[in-house]
Amino acid sequence: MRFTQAIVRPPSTNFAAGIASAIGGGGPDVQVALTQHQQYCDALRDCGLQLTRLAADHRHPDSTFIEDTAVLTARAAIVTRPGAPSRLQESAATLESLRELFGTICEIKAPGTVDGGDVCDVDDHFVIGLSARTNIEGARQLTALLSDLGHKSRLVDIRGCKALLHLKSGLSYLGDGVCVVRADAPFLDALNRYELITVSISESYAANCIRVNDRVLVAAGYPELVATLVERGHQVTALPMSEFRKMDGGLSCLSLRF
Ligand code: CIR
Repeated sequence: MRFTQAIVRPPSTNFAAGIASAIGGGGPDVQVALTQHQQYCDALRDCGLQLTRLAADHRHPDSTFIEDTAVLTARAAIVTRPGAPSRLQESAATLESLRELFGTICEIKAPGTVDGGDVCDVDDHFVIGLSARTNIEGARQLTALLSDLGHKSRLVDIRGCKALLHLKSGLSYLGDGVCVVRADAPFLDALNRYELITVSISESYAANCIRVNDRVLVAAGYPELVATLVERGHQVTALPMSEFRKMDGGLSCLSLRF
């Protein structure tokens, strides 16, 4: 699929007040995060995307991780209900911006919760991760909405895997039948139709990468994965992500691409 647009939201001044599983060595530096976010936006533009930039929102310090607030398909936008209580209201701004961009908009309803980071679009179907954020009811609603829109989906359960906040913390789809996966991901069996690029445990953060048209964007600092991608003929852009990583965020969660 070729992307033409993306929605992004810069980190707020209180970005460090967001949810973080472990902050060793201090919280994120907001100025550095803003610079990294700008570099990320520049990379998306270099891939040919036009950006819609929402205003930073200090009421929701995790709102820069905008991917969690919607699932976009070729036919519709599905606005989610994020699973962390402090993030529930983030979807409102996404909904407003999507109204201008998508003809069909559906919404996950209470008591369902879905984080977009738990949903991976693999060409002809969607893989949905049941996680600490995406509950069974949310996954059920999402499956039904996707089915109404003509998409197949399948569930994988990552609730037992503490290393994965979201499904896409350990899985990316590069197109052409190729997935990038963490070596210890608990859902490798579900991907047996695909060619897998396995990311070693020492580089596991890089398993969250994104194919955007002719390039693959990866977090900077993971030479093994970059070498593998380059060997396979990909043009790779490595982006500094240190400040977002401190808040458990990866590359994919900083944008909604369509
Ligand atoms: C959170 O815990 O919700 C944020 N601090 C990080 C969310 C990252 N989103 C993602 O991986 N899809």
